[in-house]
Amino acid sequence: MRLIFATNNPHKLEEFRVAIGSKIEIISLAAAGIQIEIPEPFETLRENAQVKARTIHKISGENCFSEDTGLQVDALNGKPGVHSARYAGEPISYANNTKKILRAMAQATNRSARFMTVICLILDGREYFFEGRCEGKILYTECGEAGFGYDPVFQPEGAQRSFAEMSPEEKNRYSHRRKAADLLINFLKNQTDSFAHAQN
Ligand code: ITT
Repeated sequence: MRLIFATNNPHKLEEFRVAIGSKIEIISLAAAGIQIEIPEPFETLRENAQVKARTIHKISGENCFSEDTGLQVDALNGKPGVHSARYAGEPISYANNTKKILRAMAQATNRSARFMTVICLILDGREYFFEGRCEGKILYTECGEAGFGYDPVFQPEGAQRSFAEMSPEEKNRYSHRRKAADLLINFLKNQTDSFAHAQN
């Protein structure tokens, strides 16, 4: 099966490919010949994921999926949440976002936070949603160089180091994105199994 991944974020693409392996062929927007800044105008991850998938489906006519992710920090009343990409404003800067979180959290004793991912799949014209969540905490300083976004300041529950100190495989053991990807894969597997049954 072939699916276009409606994202301009190469890190997400890599993490999905690690999570999904060769079970599904994931086509990047570049490989699909699509160059577009996809809008994310809404106040929920679900609506933003939906508009990204719809935009690419409209252009390509192909099966595709998107995802929207947010970091919810309890001491910041759930911020930056759906605004995670532009938390420190434009132009988007992972470094500035991370610094802003550390500043905002300087006095906070409650460090609990979570990443939430919503995937929107468009398969044969129908829409399906899958969610993944990763509980953890915001560290006091940046640790590690790997990954992207808030990875240097986020330590998942059950781990002793930040996402940015992990390989993609190790991050995927804990990650919101992998959990949502698992649900997507299971769903697709059930679809193809029932398709195979219908053919027999
Ligand atoms: P697309 O919309 O093109 O998929 P994006 O980077 O804009 O890519 P989001 O709107 O989902 O994606 O961005 C949410 C932001 O949250 C992202 O820019 C990162 O700063 C952060 N983020 C998302 N997933 C993350 C992860 O696994 N680790 C650390 N930070 C992450």
